[in-house]
Amino acid sequence: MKNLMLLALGTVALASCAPMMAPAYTLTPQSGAPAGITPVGTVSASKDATTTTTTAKVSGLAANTYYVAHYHKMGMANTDPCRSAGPLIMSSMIVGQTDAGGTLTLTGSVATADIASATYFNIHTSKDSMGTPGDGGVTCTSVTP
Ligand SMILES: [Cu+2]
Repeated sequence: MKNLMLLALGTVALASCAPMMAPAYTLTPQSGAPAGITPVGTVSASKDATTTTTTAKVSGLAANTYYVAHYHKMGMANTDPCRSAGPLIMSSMIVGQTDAGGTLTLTGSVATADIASATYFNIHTSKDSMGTPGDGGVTCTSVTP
């Protein structure tokens, strides 16, 4: 029992001593998601003074389909960032395609200064491989830059 307690304390100490620990966010489905998909996933972001690298892993999407993600600034439509319909930050765009099982992994880098006022990160169905959004977003998380 004593050893277990020490182990637990050691884990907490390690976690609090890691300054570059990437924040992790849980994605929540958005109302713009087409019927028949149930996106589940997480977003992690690791940043230094100049660059933020963001990775999103999502399952439950449509198979073999392009998706596009961005950071967004706060909009006026709602006080919930994910419902605020805020302007996207184009330089943060990441485009990717799901596999046959509807799983998507996106990784992209953006200047940290570009997303300094971001309040949410979301993923839209993309009309094409260029990242033209096809809807208002299928899954989203608020973020703290
Ligand atoms: Cu977006």
